[in-house]
Amino acid sequence: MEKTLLIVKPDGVVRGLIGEVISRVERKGLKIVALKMMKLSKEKAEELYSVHKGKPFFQELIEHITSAPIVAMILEGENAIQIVRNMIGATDPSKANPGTIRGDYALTITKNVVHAADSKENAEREIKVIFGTEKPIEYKRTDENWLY
Ligand code: FUP
Repeated sequence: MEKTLLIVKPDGVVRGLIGEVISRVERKGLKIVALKMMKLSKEKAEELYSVHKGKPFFQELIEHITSAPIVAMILEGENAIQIVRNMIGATDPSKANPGTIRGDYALTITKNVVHAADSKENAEREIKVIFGTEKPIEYKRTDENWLY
C-alpha cells in the first residue's frame, strides 16, 4: 500500500494544531503507521529540503523548521500521496482552498502548518531522512473493509 510522509511544522505544533491535523487524516481513512515528535537538526532540515538549496527562501525555511518541535508521521492508504497533498492545500495559504489544512489554518507561506511529500520518490527519500531505519508498524484498522 502507498505510503507518504506528513509533518506538522513548528508553527502547527506550537499553535496546538497537532490533534487537528491527525484527526483529519484519521477520519479520511488513512492509516498512521509511524508517528514521532522531534526537533530537527539543521543538517536533517537541509536534507529534508535539499531540493530548495540555493533558493532565496531556503535560509528562512531551515530556520523555521528547526525553531521548535515537529510531529512527523507516515501515512498509508491507496493514493495516499495525492490524497494528502489535496488535504494540505496549495503551498501558499493565500491560494489554498478553504477545507484544506493550509486554507483553514495558515496565512503565510513559510508558516504554513504542514509539509507533505509530493511524489513517490520524495516520499521514500523524506521518510528515510526522518525515520531512518525505523520500520512502519503493520496493523489493521477496523474500518478497512469499508474503505477498500
Ligand atoms: P510544499 O511541498 O507545498 O510544502 O511546497 P514546496 O516544497 O515548494 O516548499 C517547501 C516550503 O518552502 C514551503 F512550505 C514554504 C517554503 N517556500 C517559501 O517560503 N517560499 C516559496 O516561494 C516557496 C516555498
